[in-house]
Amino acid sequence: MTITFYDYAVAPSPRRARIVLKEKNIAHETQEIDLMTGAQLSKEFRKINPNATVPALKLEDGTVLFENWGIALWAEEIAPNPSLLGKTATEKGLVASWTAKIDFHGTLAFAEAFRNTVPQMKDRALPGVRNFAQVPELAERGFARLRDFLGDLNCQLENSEFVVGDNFSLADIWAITILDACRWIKVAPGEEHQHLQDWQERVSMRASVKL
Ligand SMILES: N[C@@H](CCC(=O)N[C@@H](CS)C(=O)NCC(=O)O)C(=O)O
Repeated sequence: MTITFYDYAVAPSPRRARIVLKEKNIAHETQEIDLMTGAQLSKEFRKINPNATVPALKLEDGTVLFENWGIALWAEEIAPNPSLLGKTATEKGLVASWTAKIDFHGTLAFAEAFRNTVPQMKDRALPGVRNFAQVPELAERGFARLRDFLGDLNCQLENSEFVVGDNFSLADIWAITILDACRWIKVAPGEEHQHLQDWQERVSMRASVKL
């Protein structure tokens, strides 16, 4: 049995797992789940991932990993090089800290802004099997939080090549996928975010990250 990666090419979350798999050169086949037609909610896909979200990764023994964090931990264990979670104890701690911070202040802020504004997400303000109505106030808060997020990330990148020191890590993957998705809602680093802009250009040239 081969490893099957359930993807949706344009969405930011499965892109994270896709970058991890590419960086680590892990062989797999890909199955596209078209979120625009609601394929994630089909009976067939919910048998694979009852959470009705992508990414999902079916391993050779049939186990399904259904969260990016889980996929990244598994990948680091089976293919340690290149390391994406940090090599030393301190690096590991910093990569986990930054990735969690980016998730909370970046991913969630983006989701608040995006899912509560676009008409296609009407009554789909949260992913998953249950429907939730859009809340305009949450979108407003999301946009405000994103502005702070860009500023924080710009400061962090003032003195380092990557989010955590000299090595490309999971924290960079989390950040670039959100930053690129932010274009959909017309949020982008401004001239006051020069370090962030330089980093975005640098990281976007990696083979695994290229769109
Ligand atoms: N916590 C999940 C989040 C996955 C997620 O929210 N994926 C979105 C695509 S970016 C999804 O599947 N959305 C389905 C929907 O909106 O119904 C992870 O990062 O692994």
